[in-house]
Amino acid sequence: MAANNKARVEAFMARLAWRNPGETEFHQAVREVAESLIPFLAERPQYETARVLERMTEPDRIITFRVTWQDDAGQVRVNRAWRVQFNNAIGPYKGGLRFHPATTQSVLKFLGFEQTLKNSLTGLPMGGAKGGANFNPRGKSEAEVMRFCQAMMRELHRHIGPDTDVPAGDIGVGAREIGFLFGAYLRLANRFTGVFTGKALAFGGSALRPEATGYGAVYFLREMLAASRDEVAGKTAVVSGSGNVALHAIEKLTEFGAKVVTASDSDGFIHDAHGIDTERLAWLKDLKQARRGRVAEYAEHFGCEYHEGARPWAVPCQLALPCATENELDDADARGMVGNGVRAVAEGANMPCTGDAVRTFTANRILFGPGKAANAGGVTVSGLEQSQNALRIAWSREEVDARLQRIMGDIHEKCCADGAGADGFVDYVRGANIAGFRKVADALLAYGAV
Ligand code: NDP
Ligand code: 2IT
Repeated sequence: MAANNKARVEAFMARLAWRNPGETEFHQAVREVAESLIPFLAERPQYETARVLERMTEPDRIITFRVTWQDDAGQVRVNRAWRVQFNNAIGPYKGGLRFHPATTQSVLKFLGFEQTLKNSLTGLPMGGAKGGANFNPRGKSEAEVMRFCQAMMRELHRHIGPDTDVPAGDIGVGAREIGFLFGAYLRLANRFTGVFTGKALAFGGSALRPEATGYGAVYFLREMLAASRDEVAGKTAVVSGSGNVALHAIEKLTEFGAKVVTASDSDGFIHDAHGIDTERLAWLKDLKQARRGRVAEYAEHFGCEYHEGARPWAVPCQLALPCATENELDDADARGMVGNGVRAVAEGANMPCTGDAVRTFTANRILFGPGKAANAGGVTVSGLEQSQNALRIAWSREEVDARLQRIMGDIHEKCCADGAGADGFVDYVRGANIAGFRKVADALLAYGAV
C-alpha cells in the first residue's frame, strides 16, 4: 500500500479507536476493511465527501437490555443482551443471535459490521445486524434454555419484525432456541410472520437452512479452486469446530471427495487419520446435536487421537476450514500451515483468522476466502427463507440448493472482479470488501445525508 494511503488508514483507525475504546474485535474487523477500501476511496471522492465509510462504521443503533430469568433451582439469574442494528440501507436488519459467555458489545459490533457487507454481497435485500447475550448454554437444562429465551424475547420482540429486523441463529443458538424464541414472539405479538429465520420446516423454515453455511463454504472453496484449475477431490482437509457450520462443511467436503481428518470444540480437537467418513459423521452429528456431548467422546469411540486444549492447525492438509469462532487461527498457525503445503483456506466462521494470519496466507499466494464471502451461504438461505415466507410458499431442497450454489458462484465472481491483481492472483479479501461496500455505499449516496 502506498505511504499516503497507509497514513490515511492509521488516521481513520485512530479516530475509530478513540470513539470505540477497548473494542478490539470491532477495531480488527474495521481495519481489515479500511485497508482494502481506503486506496479504493482515494480515487472516488464522491464517497469521501459523503463520509460513507464513517457512516458505515457507526451502527444505526444498539439496544442493550437486562434479561432476568429463574434457573431450575429457583435462583434468579441476570444476563445482559444486545441487538446491534448496524445498517439498514439496503434492506431490513438481518443477522444472527449468539449465546456465549464471552459475548460483548465489541464482538457483536464486529459481527454486525461484517454482516452488513456479507449481506450486500449476497445480492439479496438485507441490512446488517447481530445480537445475543452473555448467557452460557453449556450445562443448562432444556427448561432453563427455554425460560432464558422467553425472558429475552419479552424485550427483544419490540425491536424486531419482518420489515424491520429479522434475527436468526449463531453460536449457541440453533433450531431448538429459534423454536423457543419464535414461540415466545407469537404469544407476545400475536402475528405469525417471518420474523426469524432458521425456523423448523413445520412453522415456515426453509429447506437446507441448517446445512447452508457449511455447504456454502465448500461451494465457495470449490469456486476458488476451480478458478486456479484445481479441485476439492483427493485432498486432505482440516476443519475446526463441531457445530452447525463445521458438521455441514465436513459433510459436503466428504461428498466432494476430500478426506476430513479433524474436528474440535472448545476443549480440544480430534485427529482421525481414517477420515470422518459418512458413517463416522452420522455418529458425530448424533453426539453433538442429539446428545450434546464433547468431541473427546468421538476419539474414545473410534480409537483416534484427541489433543486436549489444542487447535488442529498443525495437522498437515491442503484445505483448511476454520468453523468455530473468531481469532482461532493466528500467524504462527498460518506459517506452519504454509510450511505444510496448505493450498486453500475458507473461513466458515466469522473472522477466525487474525489479521497477521490473513497477511501470511496472502503473501504466500494461498487461496483465502474471507468469512464475509465464504460463509455467506447461511444468510443467503435465510434471505430465501424470508422470500418464501413473504410468498407463503416452500421451495424444495433441490430448488434452494440450486439457488444457493448460484449465489455462492456470483459472490465468487464479484470477489474476482474487484480483487484480481495484475498477475491474476485474486485477493478475495479486497474483492469481498470492495464489492460488499459498493451497494451499501451507493444506497447511502442516493439517500443524501441520513
Ligand atoms: P455452534 O454453536 O453450532 O458451534 C460452535 C462450535 O465452535 C462448537 O464446536 C464450539 O465448541 C466451538 N466454539 C465456540 N466458541 C469457541 C471458542 N471460544 N473456542 C473454541 N471453540 C469454540 O455455532 P455455529 O457453527 O453456528 O457457528 C460457528 C461460527 O460460524 C461462528 O463464528 C459463527 O459466527 C459463524 N457463522 C455461523 C452461521 C450460521 O448459519 N450458523 C453463518 C455464518 C457464520 P463448544 O461446543 O465447546 O462451545
Ligand atoms: O454470521 C452469520 O451470517 C449468521 N450467523 C447467519 C445470519 C442469518 O441471519 O442467517
